Amino acid sequence: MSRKVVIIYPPNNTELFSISPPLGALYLTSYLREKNVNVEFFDFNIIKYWIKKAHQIVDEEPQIIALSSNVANFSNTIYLAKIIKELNSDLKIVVGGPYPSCIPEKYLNYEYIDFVCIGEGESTLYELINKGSQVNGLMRKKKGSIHFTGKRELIQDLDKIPFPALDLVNIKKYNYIFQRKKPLSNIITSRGCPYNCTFCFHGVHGYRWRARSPKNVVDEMKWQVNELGVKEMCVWDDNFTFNGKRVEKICDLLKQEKLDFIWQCPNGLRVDKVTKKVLKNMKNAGCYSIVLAPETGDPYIIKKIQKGFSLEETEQVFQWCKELDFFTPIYIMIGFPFENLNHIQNTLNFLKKVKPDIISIHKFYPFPNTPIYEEYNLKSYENEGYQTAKIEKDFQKIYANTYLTFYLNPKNLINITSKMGLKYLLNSSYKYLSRNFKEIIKRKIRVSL
Ligand code: B12
Ligand code: SF4
Repeated sequence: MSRKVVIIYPPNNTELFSISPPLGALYLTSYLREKNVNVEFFDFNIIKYWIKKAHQIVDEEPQIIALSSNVANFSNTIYLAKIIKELNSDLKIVVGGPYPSCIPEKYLNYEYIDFVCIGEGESTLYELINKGSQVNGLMRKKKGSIHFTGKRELIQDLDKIPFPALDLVNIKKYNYIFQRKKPLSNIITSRGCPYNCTFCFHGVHGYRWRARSPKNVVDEMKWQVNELGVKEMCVWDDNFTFNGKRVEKICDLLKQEKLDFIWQCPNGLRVDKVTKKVLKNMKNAGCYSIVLAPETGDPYIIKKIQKGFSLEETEQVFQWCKELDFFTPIYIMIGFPFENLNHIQNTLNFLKKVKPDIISIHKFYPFPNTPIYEEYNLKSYENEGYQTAKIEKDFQKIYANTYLTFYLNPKNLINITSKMGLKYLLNSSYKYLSRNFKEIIKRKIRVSL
């Protein structure tokens, strides 16, 4: 048998709200497995003694170790690579994922990393194993400088790749912050997004929307439910409803199959890409929650970030979601370089108007190779951690105060409990409040109910 290829998802640097199955790494695993490569996968987020496991892996002298990375596990990725190389400097390490694709030099500056995969990794990893490091889609070191081997084409027909290797992980160990049933799993039914929101990085799945056929999607759902025992699924597409007809077909097939599971769309649906009819179909096919992500409630900011839809359209979709009894969280970002306190106040007023079931506010963090990063020259953020991204003091106060106000409002608490259950409420409120606890003490934030 050929030497093993080991794919690892290094652990997050800090504790996060959710630990869910890493589909990117699991796609790589199933792709190699289908091609008879001797491959193993480990998610170090769910392995307690992961350093010990790393030692065992190195002892077996695999052909290559592939690390799946993003901004949240960057330093642990580097730390793991260091451990591996110190144990056996002959082992080759390739890193891939959204953050390496975004800023490959940051990884390659470390002597422990041999190659960085740019973009989708299925064919690149397979070819790297079989043909060596001159294949397209890689950044590598050559004579002291960094060299790109050439562009890797996006996968044309997503139905041709196997389902992600979820059968190799213990699905019961995963969770998501908004969750009604256990075990919960993930699915991606399309890749890419043709819109131009200025903060969004397109360097992995590109601007062209590519979709799996409704049958292929429902076949995977059937497999996850019947074979893996999944009771709830998160549909993580960037643009699930881009083609309304396809969504309707998926829903029709789901109704025919009568599968015993519920699902949600936590990555945000574009409000200009849903109609009441599509939403109704999704509800009837077991979808109970959709997130809407205007990112702001200010008319100037929504234009400036080129969201491509209006606040009025957003209000309309919130209204439909209420009528159809969806659980509807909202995603907001604050701290754009052109945002001031008036804009944020408008966002807070907007939140009061649309009354989402949950508010989730993210501090703006610019990724290299995005339009906003280039236009505003935001290089200085690179020295900041993702979670500790700098934000004006007043913004920080508003950020913490908004959470407190929302999560201590009895009306909101009753609404959340009735829709998601008491267990969810206790879990999520604890996580939100504890994350902001320091701010509350430090700045004596007033809670206005
Ligand atoms: C699902 C998801 C989550 C879920 C689950 C995460 C997980 N464990 O997978 C949850 C809710 C937990 C989550 C949390 C966060 N997420 Co998230 N998430 C996503 C989302 C929507 C889908 C991920 C996915 O499954 N993609 C589909 C697969 C097929 O693509 P992929 O993962 O990129 O993998 C492909 C390539 O990257 C490459 N590849 C990947 N690994 C490797 C390794 C090797 C060796 C090779 C060769 C290739 C390779 O090949 C894969 C197959 O083609 C993406 C957006 C997106 N469209 O990808 C954001 C995204 C990954 N998340 C992001 C962020 C910022 C976060 C958080 C930090 C947010 C926060 N504030 O806490 C946390 C971090 C948690 C974590 N450690 O992952 C960013 C990452 C940005 C970056 N540049 O790193 C993304 C890209 C969203 C965005 N556009 O900003 N997230
Ligand atoms: S709609 Fe979403 S995925 Fe598409 S460009 Fe905007 S933020 Fe990115």
